[in-house]
Amino acid sequence: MQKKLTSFVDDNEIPLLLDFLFNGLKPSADLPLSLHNDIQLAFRHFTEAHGEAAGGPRLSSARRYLAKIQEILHFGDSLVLLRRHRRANHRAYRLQRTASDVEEITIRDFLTLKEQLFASEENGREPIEINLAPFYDYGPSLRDPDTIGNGIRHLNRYMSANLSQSPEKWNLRLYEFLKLHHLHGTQLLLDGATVGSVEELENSLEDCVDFLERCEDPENLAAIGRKLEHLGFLRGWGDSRDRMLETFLLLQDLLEQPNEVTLEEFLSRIPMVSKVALISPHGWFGQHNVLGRPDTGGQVVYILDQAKALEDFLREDLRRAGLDITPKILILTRLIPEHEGTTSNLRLEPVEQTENCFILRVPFREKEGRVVEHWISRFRIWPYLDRYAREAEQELLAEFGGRPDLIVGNYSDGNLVGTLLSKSLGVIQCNIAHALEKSKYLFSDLYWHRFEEEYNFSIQFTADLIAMNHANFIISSTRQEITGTETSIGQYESYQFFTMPGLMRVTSGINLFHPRFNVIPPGVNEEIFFPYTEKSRRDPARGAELARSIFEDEDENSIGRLARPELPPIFSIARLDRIKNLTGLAEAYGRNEELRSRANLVVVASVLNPEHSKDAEEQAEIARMYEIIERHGLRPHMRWLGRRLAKEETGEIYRVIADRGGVFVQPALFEAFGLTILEAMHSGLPVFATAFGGPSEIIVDRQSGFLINPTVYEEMSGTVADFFAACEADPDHWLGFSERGLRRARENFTWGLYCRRLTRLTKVYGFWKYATSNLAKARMSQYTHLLHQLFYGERANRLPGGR
Ligand code: UDP
Ligand code: LCN
Repeated sequence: MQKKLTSFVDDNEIPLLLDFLFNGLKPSADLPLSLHNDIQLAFRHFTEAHGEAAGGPRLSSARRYLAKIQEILHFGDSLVLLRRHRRANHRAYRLQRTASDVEEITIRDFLTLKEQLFASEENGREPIEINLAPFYDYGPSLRDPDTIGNGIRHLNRYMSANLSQSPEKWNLRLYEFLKLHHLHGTQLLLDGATVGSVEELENSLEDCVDFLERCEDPENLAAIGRKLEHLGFLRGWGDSRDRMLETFLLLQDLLEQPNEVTLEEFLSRIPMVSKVALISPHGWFGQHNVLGRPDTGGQVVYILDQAKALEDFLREDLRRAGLDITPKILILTRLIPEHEGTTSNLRLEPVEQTENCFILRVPFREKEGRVVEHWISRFRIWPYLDRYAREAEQELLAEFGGRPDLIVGNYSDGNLVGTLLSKSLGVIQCNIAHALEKSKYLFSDLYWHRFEEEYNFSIQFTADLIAMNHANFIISSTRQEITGTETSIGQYESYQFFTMPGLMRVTSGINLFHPRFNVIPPGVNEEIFFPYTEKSRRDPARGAELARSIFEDEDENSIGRLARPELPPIFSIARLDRIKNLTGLAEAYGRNEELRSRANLVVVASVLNPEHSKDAEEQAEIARMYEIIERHGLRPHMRWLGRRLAKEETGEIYRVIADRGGVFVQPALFEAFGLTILEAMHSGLPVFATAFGGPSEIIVDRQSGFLINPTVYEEMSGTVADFFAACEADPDHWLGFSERGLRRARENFTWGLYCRRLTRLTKVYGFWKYATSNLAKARMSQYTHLLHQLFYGERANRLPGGR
């Protein structure tokens, strides 16, 4: 379809826009493609050269137009532009040098042209084409991209509209759902033998409400129970007369005048969840001595805290339903016989501070059955997962004494195993990505063959496609994880369409408008991360020990001896991955003399001896850190602790830094969420965090912390230096940021809030799963099965451990 350029850009700006696009924007010879940032930068130079600021031609509509161009493919006399006109919405156009019309082309054509541009000997084959769009021609779909991330609301609306428009059909489903409801093998809620139809349910409900309202002995729950049973209502409606009455009234409302609020409220009271499986196969999963190892970071912290908080929440949820059931949570991971001082070789490990949560470990096996002894990088575990899922299923069934009520996958491997378990057991599946690799590495799809040897992205991205299209619901920690920001693409959004030339062309990989996406940010363990001001809860000995190791003697685990320990510390803690950019922070600090005179730098990361690291990327970062320290003469200004801190020490270290008027800096080049930022905020430590990724939804810039650009060193260090200067001028400046950060963390980021929402999602999506079994979903399942067998399995089996 032809479109006039004037429908995007003012008439008088078109000649200059064309001049910019065809002459000003110069791709490099081996990369005939410009990305959003390149385009913006080049346009800035172009307008400067044309003297826009000095009264030359104004190019405001061209600037607006270009701000939405995500990619440009250069074909000499023609260009192909990918325009992201809103979040999650892209259109592609072809533009000729001589024409002032643009031709809209399909996304499929866009991908095909891109493949032509990047054709090479390695990827000359025709790729297989993946298109999942037809499977989404059913059910509810969001329209407004700004509502993506609150799928539950849309789903409630959709289902309550159905209840009100087709009451015969939907009331029957609700009735059957209640009638079939079991937990731990016990029939709950409704006795189908006594209440045989929707009409009978309505009649019994009336009698029941009448009885409860007039009940003279509301404390006598045994007598109430007998009467309710006589009316056909079994256990599970509430733990008191009032609670039961509320629940029955909600059901009455729902049958008579349904709306989204009543539906969610009613479903949230149904005791549906008591056994939960949290799946995280790869890596070292344990409670001590695992953080900071390759592949093992925030995900482990997240899952352990989630399990603890969920147990508390479910216990209370079941109690309020009137049931005496102890919830059980199993964290399924890999058993690694060569455990290197961790507990990774134990089959079953109780989770500390819980009653009934365990880590269940199942080994990977070689094809002939031998257990794999050693740790394997998360990029190489793919050939083991099918068998692992089958064996883990048996172990889960045995430990739970039946099926779980919810399966939660974590990261690509956990989500794939979660999918296999959910398919096999018919249990509702939730996915949590933590961080998708695809957008972490520039051109991980286009240049997939360059990454393949080390990362095997072709397998991982297929696993992601399978799992994200099968999940009943997906939790993300931020909204931008799904749909990005105005200027950057979301992690899930990057799966909408992409090409891996010569391998696969994905024209529709995920439907972001499906209501499965929900944003629920995590919290922190508030037993460990609490404000520095709560002195009575702190362990003085631990604090003194940490202070000594930072501000006093140098030992074999640390580098640097602070010449002026009285200065406030700038603190950071992370694995020494390149993307965490701790070396960038050291470089920025080293270059800024003023900052060095105002504050010290304290970094907790990795090990000091590169030979003690197994990870090539980490070794390179260690070497770089030394180089920066020596080049800038940082030893008197910086302390680098090269060891992992135990959780309790991590909690206290933020407070020790806060005691001294310090700050926390998280300088990652990209961070999916960033638990350390939240930990610092909960401790009352002012935070500076990367503007790239999730932190921009944790922090309100210059209010509850600062967002920094970690790639512009002067800007990053300047923001921190300005802060310390402001603190010197106004002693309350530090306190203001400390208090506002703490308030924001407590009001928005807690596990209590998280568990309430996760449990509601499970119930609402659980009902939906039950109420809408349809053909399209079954076909989707068959299609992803094919993908799994023919594509994923085929490629995975070529890796060590495969066929
Ligand atoms: N952590 C720790 N000790 C260390 C290093 C890290 O306890 O020596 C913890 C840190 O407190 C945080 C987690 O590891 O809870 C890192 O999570 P984050 O989300 O910040 O990053 P990830 O490692 O997942 O990329
Ligand atoms: C993985 C990451 O990269 C972090 O940004 C998250 O905070 C962590 O997982 C927990 O979800």
